[in-house]
Amino acid sequence: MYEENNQKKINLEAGLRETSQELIDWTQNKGMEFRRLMSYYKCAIREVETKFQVLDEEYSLQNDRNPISGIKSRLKSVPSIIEKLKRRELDLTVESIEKNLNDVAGIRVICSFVQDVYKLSEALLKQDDIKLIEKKDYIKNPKPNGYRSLHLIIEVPIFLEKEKRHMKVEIQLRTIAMDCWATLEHQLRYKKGIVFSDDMQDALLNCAKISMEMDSKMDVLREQANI
Ligand code: 0O2
Repeated sequence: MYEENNQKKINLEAGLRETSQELIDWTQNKGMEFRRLMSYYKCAIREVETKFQVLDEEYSLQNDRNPISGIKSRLKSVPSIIEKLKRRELDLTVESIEKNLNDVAGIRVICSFVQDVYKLSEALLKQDDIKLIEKKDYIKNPKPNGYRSLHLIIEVPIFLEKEKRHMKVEIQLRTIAMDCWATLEHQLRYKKGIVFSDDMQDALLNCAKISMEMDSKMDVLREQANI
């Protein structure tokens, strides 16, 4: 296993070196165009964050509790953008980023209960300026490793001085328990190129089951408490 990990590390380092040079060349040629696109994605993130904050405010008035425990947003880093375009053998252009990548703008909404995940996603998708591009329900159908979340790719308009642009945003909705598992699993394994033994994978899956059980029990308690 050590040798395999070592080889992966060497490949990763070579890949990063290659990407860095490409990055320098590319940002020198396309700097302004790229920065403009990234600022549009930043505006789209703000629009969607505000929509969730408004929903949270409204539900907290109705039910005397907040369905959202936290919102985290990120713009995909330049090396990740380049790596993804290269991996998919797509053009390394600003147009290609906007056309082909759905997750340059990412928002993660951490909810209290499973029911809140679906309630918030429904309320968002009902809004007439939001267009649903893709929905992946990893809560109803968890990934084989145990990963759970509701993923939405949406388009939201941003209003600029002279035009309206529709920007894609990836939204991940999950409970506190799902987020706890995913955050720790990400630190342990995701994209680090580490090979996990079967026992380690089983242990991770077992933790995912515990987090699923916690969500189910908490949802029963929520119903009993009538909130
Ligand atoms: P990061 O570092 O979080 O941004 P693609 O998005 O095209 O690469 P796919 O399969 O279409 O891949 O997307 P999918 O399944 O909707 O998952 C995309 C994002 O979900 C990932 O983004 C992660 O944030 C999260 N995710 C998916 N699977 C797992 C998992 O097994 N564990 C954890 N912890 N997170 C997961 P990125 O860009 O890959 O990573």
